[in-house]
Amino acid sequence: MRFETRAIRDGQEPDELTGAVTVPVYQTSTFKQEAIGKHKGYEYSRTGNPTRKALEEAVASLEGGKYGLAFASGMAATSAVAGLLKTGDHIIAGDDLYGGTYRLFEKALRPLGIETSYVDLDDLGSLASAIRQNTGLIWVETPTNPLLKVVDLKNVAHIASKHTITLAVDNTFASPYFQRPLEHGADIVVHSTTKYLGGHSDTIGGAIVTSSKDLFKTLKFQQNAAGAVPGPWDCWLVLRGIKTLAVRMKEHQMNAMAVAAYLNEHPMIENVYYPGLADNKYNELAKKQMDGFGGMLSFEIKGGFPAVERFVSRLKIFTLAESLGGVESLVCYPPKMTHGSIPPEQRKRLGINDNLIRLSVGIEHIDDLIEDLARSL
Ligand code: P1T
Repeated sequence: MRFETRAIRDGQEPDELTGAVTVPVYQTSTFKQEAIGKHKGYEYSRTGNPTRKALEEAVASLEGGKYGLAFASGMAATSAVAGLLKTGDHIIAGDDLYGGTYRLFEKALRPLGIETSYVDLDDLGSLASAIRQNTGLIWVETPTNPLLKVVDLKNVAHIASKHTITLAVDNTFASPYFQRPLEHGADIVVHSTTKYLGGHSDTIGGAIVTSSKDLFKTLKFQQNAAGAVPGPWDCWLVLRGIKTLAVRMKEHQMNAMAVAAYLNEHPMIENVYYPGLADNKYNELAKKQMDGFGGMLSFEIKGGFPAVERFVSRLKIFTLAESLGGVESLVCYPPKMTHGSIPPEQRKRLGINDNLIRLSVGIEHIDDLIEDLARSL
């Protein structure tokens, strides 16, 4: 079956008991046992819940993986992957990544003796030379948050497998509609389902997909042992979002492409970061690795921080808020919002400048979006 059909069917067959066409919300903490140890596959909802199972199967199918696991947030999913490591292990991460992931690596893992090196993944030589005896994980976002850099997954996977290092890819920005990292050699895919998979800015969630039985067993153990599971309602909301992922992503991309082209020509704008633009340095790679460019873009406005403040205060349709991937357009100021936990000197080194603005382009009418930007600029 094709993507659009799997998004609606996989994991979501009509309920066997009642015929309900939509997966029921199994709002229960526990399940009756007929006799000690004799049950219908469920004992306790932290360990397993039918609504969560439906979501786990659906996400696994969309990513082309064998196993899916759902979590209470994207960060809970990332923490579960970090749980594969032990004190003394080393992580290599792409240098442009969500501020919360950086915070987890630096403020939670480093004190436990798990060190992370950040490398510019444009330069695969620097990845190879960062590898140590104790490197246990390579962590990649692509496209990256907030600079929309695209990482060559095939080449990174080649290096990772040569050194038997697990490669985890955060696929939140692209969604499986536009990119499936397992096809390019990743071992693990991570999502903040809060974003495009949920799609309506109404729930927080995360997911992991892998085709490795060993990784799945360890991650499943981690999910149950640490217990950062989503409730059935939240699983249901993400499942509902997933049904329309394909139609939404097409609209997000169409609108983002038009907004990027508009901003690219605007005299108030210095740089537009969107891999869909023909003059973007990642355009060729994105076309090879992805089926589309997504709905996220960033740009730099002339006039520094005062211009940023003026611009965001004038917007009427783009809402100033963290997060992304919902149907509504959002604007974010990474240096003080999503990437505030990255030290200023490091932000500067990475190119997260004081005039950087990030847009999550929604699926409103494109003319309204362009008018909002035009008026505010
Ligand atoms: O917020 P949560 O569901 O825990 O997901 C964390 C996360 C993981 N990975 C990426 C690439 C992300 O962008 C995020 C969350 N990001 C935002 C809230 C944001 O506005 O960028």
